[in-house]
Amino acid sequence: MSAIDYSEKIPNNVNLANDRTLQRALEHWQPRFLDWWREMGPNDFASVDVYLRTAVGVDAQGWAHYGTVKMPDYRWGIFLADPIADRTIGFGDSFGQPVWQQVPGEFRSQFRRLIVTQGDTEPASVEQQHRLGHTCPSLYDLRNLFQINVEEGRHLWAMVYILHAYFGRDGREEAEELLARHSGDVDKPRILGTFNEPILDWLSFFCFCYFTDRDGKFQLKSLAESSFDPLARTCRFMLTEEAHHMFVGETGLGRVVKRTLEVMKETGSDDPQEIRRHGAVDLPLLQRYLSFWFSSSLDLFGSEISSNAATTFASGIKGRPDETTQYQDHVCADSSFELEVPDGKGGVIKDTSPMRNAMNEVLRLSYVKDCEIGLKRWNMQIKRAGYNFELKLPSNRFRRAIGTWANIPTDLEGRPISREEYDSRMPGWLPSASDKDYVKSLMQRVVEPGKMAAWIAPPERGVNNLPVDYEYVRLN
Ligand code: BYC
Repeated sequence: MSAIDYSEKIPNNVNLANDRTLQRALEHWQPRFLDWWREMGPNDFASVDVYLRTAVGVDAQGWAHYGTVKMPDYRWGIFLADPIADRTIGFGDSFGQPVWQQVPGEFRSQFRRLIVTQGDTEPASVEQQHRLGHTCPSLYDLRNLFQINVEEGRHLWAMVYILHAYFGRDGREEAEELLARHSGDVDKPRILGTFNEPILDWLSFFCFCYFTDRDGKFQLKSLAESSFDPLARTCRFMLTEEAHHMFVGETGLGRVVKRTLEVMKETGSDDPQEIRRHGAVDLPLLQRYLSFWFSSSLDLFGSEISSNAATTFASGIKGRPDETTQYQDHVCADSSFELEVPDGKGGVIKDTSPMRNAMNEVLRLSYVKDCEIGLKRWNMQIKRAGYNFELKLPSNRFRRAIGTWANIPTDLEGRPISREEYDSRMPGWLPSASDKDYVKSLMQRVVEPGKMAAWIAPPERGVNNLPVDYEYVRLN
């Protein structure tokens, strides 16, 4: 394991002490980051003590060190997973050649674009969740929100390190811009659509963690395959933290389903109005939230057919998740991919694309499969409770804003329909104004240790073997 020096202003395992120029550049950026955190992060909770996990090492023992911390004192550090000896390029035209320790000049702008896009999502999510702490359903959940927020901050640091260390002045300017764009800002929004959607309630937060953080998993896994080794190592380490964010989404939504089923049993009714009278989330309402966040997150994979994707794969910049173990052909120079596209007359036709151009779609399809796992679990809970209701992911074509299906009206099954039908049926497909008002009415803060809001069941276990009623956040 490489050593981490905590006496440093910026904890790191990249030997920052020996690179004074880089250290100065990052120390110059650090106060700006802290200003941003104070303004855009969970600032009303700056003085509270939170039971947080901090990475103090990159190996199995070190990456999850638990203790009580005030968030502004959290040690946002720079950690790269240990190098793999003699690692070679795993895909594309340079397959089998040694990986790069520097960015090749000809790929500089593509790398910068991807790193900036990745970096932009991290602070964006903290901004989206800025005020959620005020309506937490429990101290356990509040702690999880803050854990995610500080780790997204660290993931921003991870990308800023790469920009500063490998992209000179351009990189430093981009790092400034990462703090200047803001989620939902009309003049300077975040780059990708989903990261400009407001997250004003915890049901949206759990959906975001389930669906949008899962895009993070797939994109980070793709970048972890990169031939640019420092980027690959950075992303490998980020993935260890990312898993918790998806856990919060999956268990959060599972607990909502559990509580709803309890209320259905207590009242002997599955009527949404009756469920709402008892302060729980009716299943059709949950379905509409799932449909919203899933369809929004699908766009994060980019266009089905993309020359950018072809170039980044061919050049070894961005691979596929688990490239070595999941695929046999790592070059994909001659293979093709079949997909269904709109025929321009309200129907669907088959089309064939060179495989390299379809890499975004390859990733999206693996993502959809991964999303289905949680739904299967929740549907099993519903079935076991004796109800005939199934949560479903809408079609990949539904409500798309990017790619082949962008702005093509379809129903939830992906059948093209008229614009009029689409508009008239939409209130049944996505959260309506009254759904949102109802969810908002549920968002009452619960901060007594061990107590839960009425719309969510307690978790099965606490954090790091502590009991559920541990005081995870001391609000003083
Ligand atoms: N919204 O050829 P195209 C995470 C842009 S989440 C707005 O279709 P390409 C996290 C695209 O940028 C993971 N714009 O796609 C989760 C391009 O614009 P420019 C984030 C979009 O380039 C939760 C144009 O459309 N990481 O970590 O093949 C909490 C044409 O692009 C959208 C990454 O995304 C959209 N949805 O692929 C915290 C990895 N989609 O450049 C964190 C890095 C596309 O022509 N990014 N566009 O102005 C990438 O790999 C690629 O940029 C994309 C797009 C997959 C996003």
